[in-house]
Amino acid sequence: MAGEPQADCLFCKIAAGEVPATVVRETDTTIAFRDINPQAPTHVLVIPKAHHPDAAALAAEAPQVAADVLREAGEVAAQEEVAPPPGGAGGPRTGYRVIFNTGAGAGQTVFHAHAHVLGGRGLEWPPG
Ligand code: DGP
Repeated sequence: MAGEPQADCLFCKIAAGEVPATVVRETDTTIAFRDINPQAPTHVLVIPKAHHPDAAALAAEAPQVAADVLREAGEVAAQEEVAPPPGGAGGPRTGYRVIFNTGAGAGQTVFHAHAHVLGGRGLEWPPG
């Protein structure tokens, strides 16, 4: 059933505290922790505590929790001091990116929905 913990899911284990992680924020429905293989000075993953395989499934099955994940991504950026000032102005290191890799071809390796919050360096567009 949607949202049920999966025995073989790494991020379910992190959400349950069974696998250690460097947690930076936590709410009733979400947990945010540092990526083990950071791609930027700030690289934090925001996950729903409940299991949903990707962002689209999360939005379909638990839209309020999808909103919680997006809000927490913004809170992480503010806490990490990579959020731009109001209006979006700022230097090349002032701003961040929220990414949901979806599907193996797009680089998804953990099939439990997660937002990457990346910042603290210049971020190129288009991404690789
Ligand atoms: P993705 O490739 O989009 O599915 O992102 C999965 C991310 O999870 C990847 O950037 C590395 C990170 N990751 C994998 N295993 C662990 C772990 O055990 N702990 C932490 N903190 N991050 C992990």
